[in-house]
Amino acid sequence: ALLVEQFGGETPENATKWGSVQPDPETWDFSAADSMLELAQEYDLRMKGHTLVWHSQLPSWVSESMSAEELSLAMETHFAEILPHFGSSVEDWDVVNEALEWNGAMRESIFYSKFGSAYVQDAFALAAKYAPHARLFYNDYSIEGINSKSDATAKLLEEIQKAGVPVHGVGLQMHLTHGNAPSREDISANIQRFGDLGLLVHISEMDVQIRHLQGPETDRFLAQAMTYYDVTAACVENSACEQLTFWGYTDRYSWIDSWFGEDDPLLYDEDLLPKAARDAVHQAL
Ligand code: 9MR
Repeated sequence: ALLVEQFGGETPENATKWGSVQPDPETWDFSAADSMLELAQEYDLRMKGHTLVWHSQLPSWVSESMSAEELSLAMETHFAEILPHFGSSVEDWDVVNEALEWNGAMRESIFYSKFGSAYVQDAFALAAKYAPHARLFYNDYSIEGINSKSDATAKLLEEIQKAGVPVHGVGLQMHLTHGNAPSREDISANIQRFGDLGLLVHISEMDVQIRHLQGPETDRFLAQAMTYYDVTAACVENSACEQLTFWGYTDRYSWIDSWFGEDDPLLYDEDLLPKAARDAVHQAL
């Protein structure tokens, strides 16, 4: 009820990943993804597909033992099934996720090792072939402010544009830690430079870790709220920034707890009550 009342869209956290939908070459499982789509359709939410090409959460049969030809065929078969499955019901897709290292070099991955850096552009071309209606995104973390990695992202996306291959936007994941986040000005300037390239910007997976903060919960939640405010404001003040998505909405369920330790990174507490962060987002909007 909270999701459909408070939000305008949803990104399935894991349900549209390669490993989830195609556990075996011949086995397709869209059950979890389809139930998210049903919810989206019933309540008029936008759904974003996430993510077609990523080094993580691949099915085990997609492995280094494949030849480049086999991997290329596997990619095309995957795209040719998943994109038409959702058709025009899903208008936005994360096509390539996390292809870069923090210093801007290409990340070592099965795709890079078989195809070199050309795979990024090829993935966008393939997505356009099987989802000609869709808006196609590149998505990554630590590209929220201006730094070597976001510079490399801008360069990569410009090269794809120059080759005449469709790329419509960039997702800044925005997995932040309070006290260690880029400033509102920095995020704003970064959004602007992607906007200047004609790209849409989505804040695509926001959460803010606070477990390292000392003091009473009210103070910790207020500090967290300031970070949520700054990011939302940076999005609002740039016309290129179209969408703000959080990686979950209740502290009851967050990937942070299992990856880093017990935390309260989201907008609603474990009892689904709004936190200061939720009010800060509303205020900035
Ligand atoms: O939230 C997702 C978590 O449940 C999975 O275990 C994890 C596997 O790597 O992926 C998480 O989502 C990631 C997203 O797909 C891409 N950006 C980083 C997210 C957090 O790791």
